[in-house]
Amino acid sequence: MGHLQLWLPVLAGLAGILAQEDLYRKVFVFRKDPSDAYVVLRTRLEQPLHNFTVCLRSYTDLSRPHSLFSYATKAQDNEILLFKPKPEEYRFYVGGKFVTYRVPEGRRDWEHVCASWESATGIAEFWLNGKPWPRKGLQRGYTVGATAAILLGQEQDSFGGGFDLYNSFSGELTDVYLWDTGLSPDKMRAAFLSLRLPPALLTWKSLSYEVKGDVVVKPRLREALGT
Ligand SMILES: [Ca+2]
Repeated sequence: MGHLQLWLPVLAGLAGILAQEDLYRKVFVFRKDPSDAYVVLRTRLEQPLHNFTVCLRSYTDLSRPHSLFSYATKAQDNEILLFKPKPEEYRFYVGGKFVTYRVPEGRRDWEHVCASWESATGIAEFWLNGKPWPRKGLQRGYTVGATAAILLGQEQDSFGGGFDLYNSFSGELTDVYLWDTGLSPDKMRAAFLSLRLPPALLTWKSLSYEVKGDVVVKPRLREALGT
């Protein structure tokens, strides 16, 4: 027992070191507008995707078009893309095609989005702040390529590049996840509420990433207790 008590703080210390890429309650701040900065996300994806869900939370006062999540393959730069052409519209691309979701213009608050797609039906779900939008469909039977450049902050027009600075993101991004499945409604809501989530290809609590340019990791500012 004595030995165990002695070791616990040591183990906790090691866990602290290993958890360096845990971004829980942290955000990426994209400071410039327009910006050439971006963040590369790394994941080990071995097979093409027949289903996926991508979720993230953003905070910006941009009114110009901007990219939120850009997943390009060598064959298709808009393989998966979450794009906001204007404050009251989201575009969700799969394999170069897109569906549009009209949303209320934000109250200049954080917006949480999840978008999912399944090949078998082509059904695309879009959830904003824990609420599902009417489902749409695209790219039935398509498969999403596994060899991808996954970027936050810029919209790719070629594999890992081809940026338009006036489509860059400026503001704060957090809680970025990618799953190789569709999420159940319960898990969609759990993502919005920052509750426990299933294992993912990209996990905010264990993110492999590389910052390119003017992006800073900071604690998230909490507006009020309990939010
Ligand atoms: Ca593009």
